[in-house]
Amino acid sequence: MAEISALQAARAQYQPKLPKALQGPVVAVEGKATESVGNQKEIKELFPNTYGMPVITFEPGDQPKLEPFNVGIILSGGQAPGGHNVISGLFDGVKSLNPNNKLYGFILGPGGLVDHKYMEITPELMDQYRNTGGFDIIGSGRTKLEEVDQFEKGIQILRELGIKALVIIGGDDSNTNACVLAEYYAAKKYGVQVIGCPKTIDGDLKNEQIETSFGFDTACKTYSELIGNIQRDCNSARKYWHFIKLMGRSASHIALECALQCQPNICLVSEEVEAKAMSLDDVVTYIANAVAARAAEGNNFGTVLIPEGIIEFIPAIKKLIAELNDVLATPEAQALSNADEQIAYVKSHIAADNLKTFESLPADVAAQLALDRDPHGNVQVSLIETEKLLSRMVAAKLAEWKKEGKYVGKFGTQHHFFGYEGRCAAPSNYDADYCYSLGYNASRLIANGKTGYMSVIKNTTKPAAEWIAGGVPITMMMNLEKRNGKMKPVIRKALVELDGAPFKYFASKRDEWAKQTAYVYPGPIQYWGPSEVCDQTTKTLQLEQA
Ligand code: FBP
Repeated sequence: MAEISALQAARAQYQPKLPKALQGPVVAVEGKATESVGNQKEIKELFPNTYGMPVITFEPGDQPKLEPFNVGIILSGGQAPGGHNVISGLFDGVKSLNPNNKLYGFILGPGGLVDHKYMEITPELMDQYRNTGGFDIIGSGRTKLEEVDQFEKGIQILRELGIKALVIIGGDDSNTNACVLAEYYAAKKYGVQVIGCPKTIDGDLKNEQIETSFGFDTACKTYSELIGNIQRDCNSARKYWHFIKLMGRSASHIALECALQCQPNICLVSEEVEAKAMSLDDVVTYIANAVAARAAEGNNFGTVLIPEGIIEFIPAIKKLIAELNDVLATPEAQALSNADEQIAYVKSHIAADNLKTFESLPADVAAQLALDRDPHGNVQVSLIETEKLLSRMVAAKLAEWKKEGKYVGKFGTQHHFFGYEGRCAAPSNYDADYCYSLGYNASRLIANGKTGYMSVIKNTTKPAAEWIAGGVPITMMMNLEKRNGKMKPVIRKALVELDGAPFKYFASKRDEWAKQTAYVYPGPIQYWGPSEVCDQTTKTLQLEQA
């Protein structure tokens, strides 16, 4: 066995908590029929077999008796802390129904199902990964499951392995695919159930039924530890402005949560930038004003948090990206393999106002917007160095103001991008329990014959015993959106709500934080100790549920 740290060894002994309802046999209590969040008519037509199903809650009761069965699992998309605990929860749940049940993991994401690459998850293997971060037990991948050919290849291996149900652990795009697969197998009467599980550090897979996506808690705590450390350094040396970009793709939930935890001088929120129709220059002026105001008080240092997707929310750039997406989806553009040709092609095919925006951007940013999308059609925002772009533009603005005679102080900068540092962190107590419960709960959805459902655990700001377990039809979260140039059914992404409690609290404090040095230093995640230190959920969830 590979050598492990003392912390990992001690952590392996941790038994994650389960909601009371899942601690013994359960019955599924059905609520009312559901509707999709948008385009009800179209979604119903696209998902005739899985549309309108009721929300389910599990309560103690007589579990239906079942023949032994096997289950498959896929980790899809970006890593998020707690993935191994979803698998261990599912493993223990499936074995509790019958010790002869088997769990198979498909290797490196949905591609493993299509290419028939899999492994059995044995008790010995599982024990090495309990309460650890990462997705390395079976690996993850971003292959998009959407073609009939892929579904048919999938069913071959599922049948060969006697798999009754497939659990797909993923974000909004992967759960959209899970829903399409569930519908396809139901329509074909293949007898294989598909269950989704809400994962993503981005925190944007949430709605009335899903309180939070797993991994958000641990990732934000990890980034907040690092931001806190930088703020201590910043307040010790008092000579740099730190520009810190944070992962999160489109939504600003991570940046906002880290701001609530650390109280930086500035935190940009993309959703607000869009709502206020701010230009890039407006964003730069906002930061430069705060820098100059602090300089006037002798503070030539500070911290700026930047959500990685901000560029997409500046209205002119958003409009440009929408047209680039359409142009890039055309067969002519798809046939071009060389980056220079692709850029020349888009420049000659976009509207004049978009071309103007395109040409106003630094070449590296423009190129990133015009080049490859990820398999789901998203701009790869993690590759755009917004932290450097913004600090460069703020420096230029301050230099301009200086020439005009305004006092701007000194402006030394440091740049950071936090994303990969937190995605595989060992899960916090919250994520360890939440993920284990999500996985265990998935086994109960399977045992109750459900398909096209997402595993959900609610009431999570309360002690775990009081958590509510159940399932939500994935179609309930869907609407139609344009992807790769075509209208597609997708799960609606949850962006930061400007009238929600987390943003409102932040907005009420940010002017004070901008001027003063009101830093909070959250420190590292703790697993043992007083509950207020070890078991706190995110500030976002606490404010939302207050
Ligand atoms: P998921 O949406 O798949 O959970 O991934 C989230 C994320 O970590 C984003 O925050 C980030 O923009 C992206 O993945 C980076 O992708 P990659 O892992 O392919 O570099």
